[in-house]
Amino acid sequence: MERELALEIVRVTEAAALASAHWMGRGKKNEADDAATSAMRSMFDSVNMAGTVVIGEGELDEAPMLYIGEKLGTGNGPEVDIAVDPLEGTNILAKGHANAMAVIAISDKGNLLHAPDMYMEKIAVGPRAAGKISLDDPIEKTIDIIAEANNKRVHDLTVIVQERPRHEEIIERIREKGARVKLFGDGDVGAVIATALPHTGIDLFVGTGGAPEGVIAAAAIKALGGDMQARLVPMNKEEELRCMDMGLNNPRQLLTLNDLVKGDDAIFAATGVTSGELLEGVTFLGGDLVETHSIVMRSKTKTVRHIKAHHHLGSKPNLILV
Ligand code: VTB
Ligand code: MG
Ligand code: MG
Repeated sequence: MERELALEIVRVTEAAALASAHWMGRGKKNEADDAATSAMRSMFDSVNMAGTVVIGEGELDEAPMLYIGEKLGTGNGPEVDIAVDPLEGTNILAKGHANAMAVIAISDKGNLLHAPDMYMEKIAVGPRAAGKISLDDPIEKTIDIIAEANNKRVHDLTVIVQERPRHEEIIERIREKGARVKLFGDGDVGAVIATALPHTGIDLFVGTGGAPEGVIAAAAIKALGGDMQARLVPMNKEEELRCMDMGLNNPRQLLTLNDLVKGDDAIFAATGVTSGELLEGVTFLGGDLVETHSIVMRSKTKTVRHIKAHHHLGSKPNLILV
């Protein structure tokens, strides 16, 4: 991949964030998602690459924008696979809650797991506990391992878990063990990544969320030197067949970070729509001036860039806004 791509991709997540920000708190998650998707799709046209969507907004037969298999970019430049979630956290944005963001992961062709739209069990940690975790360990053992690796008492550890009935048992076990639990409503890409950023104070992510979001977050975890493991959770025969179609003989096999994102070169970019642990949201400063905050990282060089941008919407005729 060419390194220019990292900065080009931020322009794409910025466009999606700017377009969906107008929908904050309006209670209309589909409209917000559509706005982000259209803006992202149109901004991709100007990027020099020969990209193919491998994780997108739907299947070819339904042909939404950014469908799986869609070709993106000018066609000149590196051949890459692209995973997108134009608005990660549609519900969050509709309610005006924290942590909605526009996200993209890119790798050399063939290196992202083609995760279908189903559930995935995930565990993620930061660099200090990398190489020490296993999804198959009981949570109590994992907590002990991370306490030691991160040089914290169990009582000071923070485990982040999505607030869902399916997680009631694991939440209870974490509390019994004595660690602290931080529950979040939606948006597990940001929650996974938070484990690899020391200033968040979050030591461990556990739980079941979207498989596409799992692969996108894995690209960031790789760049940040953290660790992640996962397992797809097919709910019926059809979902099992889809796992097998993507080359997994055993749909429930343990997936390591390298199975999720192969190789040593992946780019992750995100722009905040509403403020959260990872990013500040889109801020309307008055007139046509709007501020965005993005993060972009590349696993090959491990460089992490925080980009604050001031956009004059009046000078951006190509940006699709509502
Ligand atoms: C998960 C999570 C996402 O939606 O897919 C979740 O990965 C859906 O879970 O980050 P439920 O079916 O329990 O709502 C998000 O939180 C937002 O897209
Ligand atoms: Mg989406
Ligand atoms: Mg999502």
